[in-house]
Amino acid sequence: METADFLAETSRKVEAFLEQVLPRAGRYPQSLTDAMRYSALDGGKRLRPALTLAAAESVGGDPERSLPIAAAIEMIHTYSLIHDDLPAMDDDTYRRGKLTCHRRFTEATAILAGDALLTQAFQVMGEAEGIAEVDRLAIMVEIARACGPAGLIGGQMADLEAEGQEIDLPALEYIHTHKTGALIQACVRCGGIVAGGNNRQLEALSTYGRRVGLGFQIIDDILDIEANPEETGKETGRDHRRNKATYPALFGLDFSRQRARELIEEAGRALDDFGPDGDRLRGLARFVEQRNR
Ligand code: GRG
Repeated sequence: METADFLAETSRKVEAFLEQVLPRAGRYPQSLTDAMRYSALDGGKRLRPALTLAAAESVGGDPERSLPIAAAIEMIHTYSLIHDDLPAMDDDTYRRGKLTCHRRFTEATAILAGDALLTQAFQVMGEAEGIAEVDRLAIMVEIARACGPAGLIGGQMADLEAEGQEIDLPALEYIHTHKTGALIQACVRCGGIVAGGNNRQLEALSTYGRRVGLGFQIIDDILDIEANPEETGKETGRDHRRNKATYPALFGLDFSRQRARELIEEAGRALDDFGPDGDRLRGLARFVEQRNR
């Protein structure tokens, strides 16, 4: 199956799963329900769930068993986007081709919808069927670490503080690897854990995830300059307007593209021992490099 078809199929599965676990439309308090459903359903590339399913496959497991974890990660990713778009953060108007959550509802509703998606995601992981208790615990710790002060939140704080500042490469890579890379790395590790991957396989998945995570954010920085907003579903030029530290701002577009290409090649090499079972992850790494949205 082509990577584009795999992403489309993953989207359908995640959508159906989220329909089951999210509060039903119309449920009280309706603004919260509406905002959670508005942001989580019908949107995004669903790359992180695809990475989770593909990682399970890469160590010889049944990807279907990792679907609850994949969907929970997408809930967390959605929360991070809702909060990232808030006026106190990036203050964005469009996301996934529609108004951001706080523009469509209210700021307070958007904050609570993000909080609700984050907390419910841990419930979904804790209740995931067909995954041993010890693995569910390991996964929840893995995800909590990736999203906490040593991961996504730490990276976001550093990113906000770097606005308008001159920063060096280590500081930029701290931001990228924490704000974006940590969750991407956790996606593949968790897929590997669900499928019973051994330590060596989990190490290889970590390396793959680190490389793809950094490559993903460099491409995101490039797309913020070059992409068509109709394809990305969000405005371009936001980084420049906010004087953000990015790869292209520090090193130019050509170097940034080259660096992303190297990272994706390194990600592929990390899977050398996986044989054909790693093909799906290899395809997703190429998608990350070549994406236009
Ligand atoms: C707790 C108040 C509070 C705020 C937290 C968590 C957070 C703020 C920010 C997260 C950082 C963030 C949004 C990083 C950007 C990562 C990124 C490039 C996201 C876009 O991912 P895509 O392109 O999006 O996969 P789709 O829409 O396709 O899912």
